[in-house]
Amino acid sequence: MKTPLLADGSAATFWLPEAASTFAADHDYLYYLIFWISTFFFIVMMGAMAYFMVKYRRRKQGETTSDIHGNTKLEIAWSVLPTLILGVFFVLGFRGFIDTLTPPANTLNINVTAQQWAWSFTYPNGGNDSILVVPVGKPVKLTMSSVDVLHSFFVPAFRAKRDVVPGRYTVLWFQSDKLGEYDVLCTEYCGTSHSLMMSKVKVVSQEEYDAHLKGLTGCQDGQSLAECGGVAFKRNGCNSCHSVDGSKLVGPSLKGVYGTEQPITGGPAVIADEQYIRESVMNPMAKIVAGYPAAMPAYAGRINEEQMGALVEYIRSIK
Ligand SMILES: [Cu+2]
Repeated sequence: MKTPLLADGSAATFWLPEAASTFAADHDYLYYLIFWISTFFFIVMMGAMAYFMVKYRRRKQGETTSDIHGNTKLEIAWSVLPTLILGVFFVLGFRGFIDTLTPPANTLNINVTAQQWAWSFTYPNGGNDSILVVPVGKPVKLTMSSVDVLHSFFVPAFRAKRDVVPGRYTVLWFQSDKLGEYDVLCTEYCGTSHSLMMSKVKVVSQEEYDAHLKGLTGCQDGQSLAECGGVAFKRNGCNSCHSVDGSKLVGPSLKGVYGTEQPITGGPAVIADEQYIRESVMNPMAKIVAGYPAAMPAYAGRINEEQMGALVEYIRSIK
């Protein structure tokens, strides 16, 4: 079994599974850096302890050790050196953390719904599937929610993991440049069959991805997810207060609103992302766009996760 000093590519090692995302190299580098530095200090400290145990063992009754009150140089050294090493861990770890939190522009957006005990994936064409199929070499952004309890979406081969929480969205992104089939696990204990809450992510060519999408049924035949959201938008009467062409009605127009900064009455500005759109539908009083009345009814309990996902996709599409 090989355990490389540093991650040397994508094969599985004794410590880590196969690496199949663009995060993996940085993640694995940091993992092995911490692993080997820890191993080094473990050996040094345990070795010194064993050596001193033998060397300074009590040889005869009444024997006393010399009276030492401290060694300033030594104490500074063992405070400063570990601080520097931890600083390096922090900087590398924080950089990687920020990378995993910041999806690039132009991602392929897929909605994920978790429930006891299965994953469901909704594609831009409105199709639903129990496995995740993504095109190779494309950044993919998952907008995730749970219909019941706390779950956690985890693809070990991608080094990607994020909690999936009822009542809100969490976002996870990744890019895989390696064709293959990888495990999806739930990594938050979520009830009796938690350990069976598994799925697959298949990284396939763009052609295979397109073909796979064609085979999935949307919310209505031939309707994309955004179109589906457009239907929900009208059916719930959203269009009576929100235009999609930029004109001002009772509420703000939704044209081009996705991803922009919105001023808020009595609070700091927010970015109109999935999370804010969701909150504004479910609980509109939470953050009202400045200059508009607090007039919208709450939709919590009136629309389900699938409709919510479709609505977000629709609002994203109004450019
Ligand atoms: Cu779960």
